[in-house]
Amino acid sequence: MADFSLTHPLSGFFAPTRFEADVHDCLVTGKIPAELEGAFYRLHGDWIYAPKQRDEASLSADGYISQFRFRSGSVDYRGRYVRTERYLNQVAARRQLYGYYRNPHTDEASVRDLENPGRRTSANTTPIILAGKLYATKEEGLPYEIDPNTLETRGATDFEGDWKSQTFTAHPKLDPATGETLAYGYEAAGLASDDVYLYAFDPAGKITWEVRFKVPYPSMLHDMALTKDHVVIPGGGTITSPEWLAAGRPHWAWDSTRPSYYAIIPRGGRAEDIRWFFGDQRSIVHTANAWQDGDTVVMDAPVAEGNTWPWFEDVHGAPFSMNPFTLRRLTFDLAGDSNQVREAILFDRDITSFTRIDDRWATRANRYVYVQYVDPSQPFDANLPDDSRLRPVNSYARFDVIDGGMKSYFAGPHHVLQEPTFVPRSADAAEGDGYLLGTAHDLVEMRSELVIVDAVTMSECARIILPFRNAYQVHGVWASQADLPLI
Ligand code: V55
Ligand code: FE
Repeated sequence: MADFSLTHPLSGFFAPTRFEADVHDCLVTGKIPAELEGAFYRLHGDWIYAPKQRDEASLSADGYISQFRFRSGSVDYRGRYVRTERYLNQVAARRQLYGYYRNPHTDEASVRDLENPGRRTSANTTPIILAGKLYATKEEGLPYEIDPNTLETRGATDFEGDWKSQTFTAHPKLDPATGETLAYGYEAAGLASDDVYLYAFDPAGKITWEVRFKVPYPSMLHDMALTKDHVVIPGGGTITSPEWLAAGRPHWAWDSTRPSYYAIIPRGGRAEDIRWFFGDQRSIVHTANAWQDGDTVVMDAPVAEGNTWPWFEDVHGAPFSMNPFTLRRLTFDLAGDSNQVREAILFDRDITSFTRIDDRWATRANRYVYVQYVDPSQPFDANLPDDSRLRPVNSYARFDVIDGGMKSYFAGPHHVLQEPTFVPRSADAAEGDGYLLGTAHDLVEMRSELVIVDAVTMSECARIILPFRNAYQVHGVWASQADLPLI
């Protein structure tokens, strides 16, 4: 097995922070654009107690939500742990009680629940906004509702009993044309089950459609994409089973002989109407966007040709080595006889699995894709162990998928960037006319900074300086007064 101590250090910049904070009127360099009125929320993984196993996935760390509240050119910060059942149990016991990533067999008996593994969710992946409410989500359990102003945890929800899956994706999608939100849960009927339940929510947050279906084999279904008429869910490569879990390992293993698979589900349709497509071994974590082009469904996403998860061991014994992601275009021909996906590389440059667009362009052909990536030509002068898995993600890029152009922003010689979130300059601004917001961790000053980048020129507007480290952020979301009742 690999030495995981470097990907998951309990010392150094990404050590647990274990405190909550309010910062009034943060220090700012540059000038905050006047259009930014609202709140930027981020969800982090921050171990309240160190994991029991040294090779545990950092994906299990306890959920912590932070808010940068923008008012008239100044910013206040707030950060709170999500009061999950998992967090509260650990705080009461004053120690770690939980075992491996998404494997309740490895939990202490006092908290072990094999029938409803969603109870052990750390709610650490995406802050989402659904019908005027804020939730902390993770694909292993139900979402926790969060007060958008105080960041207090209001509790886990099953949407008044209408949500029947034990789990809820970290990546629901809002259709900007209709105001509908599509969301699914996988392993919906229990640990290692092959069941997916997919739902539509109307703009008021009421569930209006459910379809249940089974996948070719249980696999991580982390993200989805939406077209006007379809939901696209990619999967494959990662595998699990009741026997594998009972043996006491992290939830997933990697099987290089398994095909990638893709469900093309007609919105509002029945399980029989789903079209399945297949391809070679792939790792797809996030999607950029999807749309329809005649009888073809098109989806852009970062795609890797093998395992990208250091913690998920290869069932055939291959040692882990990171397979790079490149931005690719996948096409699914609904009119033809073939069930094979077609794939083309859009940008032949290593990126991370994180990718965002101007979300107002979801479901239709977009021009710009935003990524975080490693630019090896830029200087780096922080003292990190010489390990390729720790190459600093130092840059954002704006890819133009129409003319092939690329514009970059470099955050600094000792900075690690987290996912960029696009915020339009105004509700009716052109595609890409706005700002990118994202955290830069300064490894020398040992503090986290929120960078605001002009998304047209890819130059820096401002930086909001926190006087401390933030734990590793997963995803972020921008909210204006129209999205959440901000006070
Ligand atoms: C991801 C993150 C997760 C997880 C599964 O980035 C996939 C992908 C932070 O938790 O549980
Ligand atoms: Fe994600």
